[in-house]
Amino acid sequence: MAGIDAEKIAQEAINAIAEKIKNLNTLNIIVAGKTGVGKSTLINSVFKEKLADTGMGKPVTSHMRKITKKGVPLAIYDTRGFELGKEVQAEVKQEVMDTISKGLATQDINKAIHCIWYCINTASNRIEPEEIEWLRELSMENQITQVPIIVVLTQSFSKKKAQEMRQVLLNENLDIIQIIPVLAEDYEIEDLGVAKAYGLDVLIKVMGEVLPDELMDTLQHVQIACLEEKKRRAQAAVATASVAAAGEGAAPIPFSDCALLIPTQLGMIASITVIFGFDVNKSVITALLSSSIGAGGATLLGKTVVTNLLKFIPGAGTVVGGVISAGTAGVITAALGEAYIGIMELVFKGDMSIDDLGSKKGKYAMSTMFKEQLKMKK
Ligand SMILES: Nc1nc2c(ncn2[C@@H]2O[C@H](COP(=O)(O)OP(=O)(O)OP(=O)(O)O)[C@@H](O)[C@H]2O)c(=O)[nH]1
Ligand SMILES: [Mg+2]
Repeated sequence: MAGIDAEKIAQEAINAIAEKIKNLNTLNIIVAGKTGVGKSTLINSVFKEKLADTGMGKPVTSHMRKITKKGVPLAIYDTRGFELGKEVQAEVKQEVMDTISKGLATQDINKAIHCIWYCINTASNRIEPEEIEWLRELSMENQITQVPIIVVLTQSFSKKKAQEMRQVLLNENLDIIQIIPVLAEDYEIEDLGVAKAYGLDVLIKVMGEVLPDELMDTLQHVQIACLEEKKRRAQAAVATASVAAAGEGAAPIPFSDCALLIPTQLGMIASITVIFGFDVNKSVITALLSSSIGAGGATLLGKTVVTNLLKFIPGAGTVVGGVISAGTAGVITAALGEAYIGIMELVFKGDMSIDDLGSKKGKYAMSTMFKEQLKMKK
């Protein structure tokens, strides 16, 4: 009877994760706005790896630096000098347009500019007419290139002021996608307490609507501001895998060939890991697999796995003729995926560390969630 080697599967999962990350397209965003409005704070709060702290970035034009970090499929073009007056602002606009055109000319999605965030500080109390003019001219020059422009109202600890500012901008009828008030970091107002950070999830949702499909996995991989969107994307991967598994199981798969199903679940685990963007290593995957599919030792037998699993699916009963049905294959896959998403959620919220996952605590959580999911699915 064919055995299933948990270590080997874990290694294959790790390889699949690395391969998927390597294949992610690079997301390129221009972040513009005056000095001190909160561009760096915004970038660090929205994306993983404290990207804006990565040194000075590489100058790409007179007023633009490109910030990247090895292994992160994201490039931020940070503009400088808005506060220096109209002349510099015109230069910045030209550089923005040139950068957009240059990217488009390559016909490479990894080089194109996908979005512009223009940041205005709500706390500054006013929008300069030059800024509105700048946005108007940019959006006009951008009519053919159609790069989505999003205005981010930063440091919006006063929601009232942010709404007023938003209305002023709306009245200008600019050709922009959205105006989004945010507070990137909690803000302590003297003697009044702390205003909680908010709005970054809205920014991620809007990005999810404007970016092309080829960048959806990248967006979720690099963002750390919206759990809901990560989960939604991960759940779609689970749904796809479950349908595929059910298809594979449709011609009932004998226990011994349970291994046939494995690539589907591996691909799913890899997809979820990439969407959450955590650095998961082999020992973690081995631990999670053993705690869910019930590996006692290093080698699992297909029959043991399925028998173990079926115990948890009410009504699945005993297996006739040594086959696993289409429905069962789908159910097991969905439960595995949902449980893994549950684990990733715990890590995202800081309730568990990546290191915990390989420990008793992590294994227990995975095994509990998996069993719960199996019970729920039937
Ligand atoms: N509490 C809090 N402080 C913020 C927020 N955004 C910006 N700040 C503060 O405002 C100051 C300027 O923010 P930066 O993010 O450095 O602004 P910047 O636009 O990158 O500035 P330059 O790099 O000079 O162009 C810093 O002291 C930040 O801590 C926020 O959302 N919450
Ligand atoms: Mg900065």
